[in-house]
Amino acid sequence: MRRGPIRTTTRMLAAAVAALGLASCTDADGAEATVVASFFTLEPEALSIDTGTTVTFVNEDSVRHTFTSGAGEADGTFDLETVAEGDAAEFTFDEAGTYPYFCEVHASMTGTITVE
Ligand SMILES: [Cu+2]
Repeated sequence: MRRGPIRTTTRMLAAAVAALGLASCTDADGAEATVVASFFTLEPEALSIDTGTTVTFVNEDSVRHTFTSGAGEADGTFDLETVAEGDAAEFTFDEAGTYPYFCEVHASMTGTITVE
């Protein structure tokens, strides 16, 4: 039982560290944004978000769409698939940068996500 107080202190420290970590993280931790694929068009085609934002890609068409990072060729950052109307997939952008992406099924469907 002598270790009780020590444990409590450790736990409080951990909580404090966690709180500090969150505070010093980029502004948009936990933020959300949505891209909708509808009538073979991405809306919005160009999306700007803060780092830490989770983007949900929603398929409103009755066909399969992918949301594949890269400019015409998959670059491996993310490769999401939705197979039917109402399907959605999400990805959290933790690093700043410009992320072009496209649908592997429909080459005309291209978009860009800018993470700042
Ligand atoms: Cu598609």
